[in-house]
Amino acid sequence: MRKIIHVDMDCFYAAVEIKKNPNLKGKALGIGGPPNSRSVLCTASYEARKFGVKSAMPSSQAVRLCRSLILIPPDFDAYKKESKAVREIFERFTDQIEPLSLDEAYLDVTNCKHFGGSATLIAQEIRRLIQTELNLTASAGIAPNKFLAKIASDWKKPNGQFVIRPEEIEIFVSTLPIEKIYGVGKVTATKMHAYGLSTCADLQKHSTVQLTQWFGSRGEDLYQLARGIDTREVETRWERKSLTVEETYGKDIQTLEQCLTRIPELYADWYGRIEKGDYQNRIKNIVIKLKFFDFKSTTHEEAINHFPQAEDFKRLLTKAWMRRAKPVRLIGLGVHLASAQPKSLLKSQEINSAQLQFAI
Ligand code: TTP
Ligand code: MG
Repeated sequence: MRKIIHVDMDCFYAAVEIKKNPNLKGKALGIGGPPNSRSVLCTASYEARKFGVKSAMPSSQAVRLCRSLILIPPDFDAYKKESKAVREIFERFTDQIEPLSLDEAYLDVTNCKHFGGSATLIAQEIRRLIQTELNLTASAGIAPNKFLAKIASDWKKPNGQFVIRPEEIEIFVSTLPIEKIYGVGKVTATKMHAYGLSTCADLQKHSTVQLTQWFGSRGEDLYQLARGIDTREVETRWERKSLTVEETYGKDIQTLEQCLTRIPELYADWYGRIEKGDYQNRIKNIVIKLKFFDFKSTTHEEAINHFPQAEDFKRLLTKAWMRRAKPVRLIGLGVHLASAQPKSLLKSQEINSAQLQFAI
């Protein structure tokens, strides 16, 4: 049985801004561009959230909801610096760390000897160190796998932690809404509701064969996740190379025009993820994938030197569709990403490790 901790900073960007300027404490804050721009909020303080202000909301809408909202432009250098300091605290406990974004990470503490190996106490200590050394707060989830640990970290937010013990998994997942399963976005959730699936207990009533019929290659995963089973490892050297979203449609889409009308929804889904992951500056190529009625698929990829807009994907889709001009059952869109590690850095790391080996 593994011991996984998911740590998620509270109101991260807003908390860092308050740390920079303590006068902002207790105020309704939004991190984002001005309301007369087309900017959306990165996040909002809890005071602002009481007014319904939240991440990804246009600044213009946010100020309408909360007249006293103070808008602050994001300062990514400051967030990166704090994120690095948080990571240094994690490293005192384990080297099995998988960062998901600047503000969250999975830690595998199965073999960690601190506190007699108690993941609960390790999480508590990590949070205490983040608070005393960095003047920021974090929440943590502790569970036997990544899926459950991530859900658990949300349970006692802010500044809290929640443990799911192996014997509690069954009860915990039974009432869990399907929206909490990773990878279940709005589109899949709507589909699930149409099949009468609202909770993991509902999913549990169906076989893998049935789930595969409904949800394609995700069927097997969904069968496991509905039972709280997730075998994914904490990936310490993981680096995202692409970010794509796709949708299989219940009925084949007959014409190019109809395919094009599906782009805005897919684009919105993709946009949310690219922003959350802070990948904007690594976009190299844009990609469209089409699967036709007869399951034959085609992809079209192009280099891009600006942030992709829905129009770019529409242009690509048109090219890909023209190849066959047949009904479509799946549309995917996304991007390929450049490495986050500058080449020069990789090189110097290689030299260092070579020197180290020589020294040993
Ligand atoms: P979250 O952990 O989702 O949010 P949060 O840390 O602000 O608040 P919570 O206490 O609920 O965890 O995201 C972390 C940071 O990522 C957030 O501070 C800003 C950024 N972010 C965006 O830029 N865009 C988004 O749509 C989201 C959700 C987050
Ligand atoms: Mg957070």
